[in-house]
Amino acid sequence: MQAESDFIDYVKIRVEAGDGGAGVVHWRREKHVPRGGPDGGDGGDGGSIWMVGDPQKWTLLDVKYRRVVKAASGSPGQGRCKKGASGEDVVLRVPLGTTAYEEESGHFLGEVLRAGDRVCLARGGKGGRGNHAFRSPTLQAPDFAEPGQPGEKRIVRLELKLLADVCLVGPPNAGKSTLLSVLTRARPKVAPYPFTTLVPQLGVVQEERGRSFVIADLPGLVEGASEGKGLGLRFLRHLERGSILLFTLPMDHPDPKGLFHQLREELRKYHPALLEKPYLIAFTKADLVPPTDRPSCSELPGEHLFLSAVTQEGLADLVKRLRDRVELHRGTLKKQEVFVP
Ligand SMILES: Nc1nc2c(ncn2[C@@H]2O[C@H](COP(=O)(O)OP(=O)(O)OP(=O)(O)O)[C@@H](O)[C@H]2O)c(=O)[nH]1
Ligand SMILES: [Mg+2]
Repeated sequence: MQAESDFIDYVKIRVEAGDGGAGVVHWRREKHVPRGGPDGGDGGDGGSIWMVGDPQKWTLLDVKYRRVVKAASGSPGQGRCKKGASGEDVVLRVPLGTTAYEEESGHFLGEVLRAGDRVCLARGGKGGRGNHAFRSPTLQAPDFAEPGQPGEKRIVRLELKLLADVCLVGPPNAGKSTLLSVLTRARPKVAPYPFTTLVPQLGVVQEERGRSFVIADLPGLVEGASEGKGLGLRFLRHLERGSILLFTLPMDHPDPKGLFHQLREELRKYHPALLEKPYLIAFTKADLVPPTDRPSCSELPGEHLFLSAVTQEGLADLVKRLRDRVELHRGTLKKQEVFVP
């Protein structure tokens, strides 16, 4: 289980790439060579700062405590045309779904969606050329060299939107975390009171032949979440990157169907595009009402099923339907990728 304070999805840090080393003015001095030519080497390049997608990470916590991230500058060039050493790059490992912006201009720097994706947060300065580089037939003894260029220095904002295949959307106490714990190896806290889950939790539904998918258990949504009530607003944005929404409507609620419309309304107010996402409707805690008392759902816009973590009802069916939708979604994504000019 993850500690609540460890989930960090927004950080601002200062990044300072290394400056380029100066090129040098130097003259070849050797025995028996009375008039050695210019042999001043180029300066080394300054180190850059990168963020790289790491599937093992789920939070920006490590980055948060590094207020300033600096890369080393390049060394000056040397005689005998020796290039100065380059400053080493600094790599920040971040979770998949992290987007970087330049704070001052709001300029989008890039995002990492796949393992190994790299985005440059600050580019190191190029090393200056030494006087050797300026030789020409008309200028045989250049007595000047270039300074190194400064490295980029800026404040960047990193924002994480979790990349999950399925996001659980439901009110507090709906059995969302319980569902995550019976479908995956994640062990989120479960308790009979609202707002047990304070930060998103991820779990992987393991399937044979690499057909696994990720479920995100988000804190419960209350009416008014889109205006900041409860914990909803801060976490609603994680739905933006989710592929499929699973509405969880507890059967011990007086009006589970009404709840579905209320949840959709909160999503619409936050971002109408969320309503376009494929979804499934799950009535949770189905063991609490006899099958005869189940609501008729013919008018509900969407497929639904009844679930119980106690009797296991519907769980296998749920996994199958989710997996089919996830694969369909991944398939359409791939096709789109192919057709992008
Ligand atoms: N009878 C019954 N109780 C359930 C079932 N699933 C969950 N519960 C109970 O419902 C309560 C709330 O479960 P949680 O999984 O913590 O609910 P949640 O939706 O994660 O709640 P928040 O994190 O507060 O939003 C707990 O007491 C669970 O034991 C179920 O299928 N049947
Ligand atoms: Mg919970």
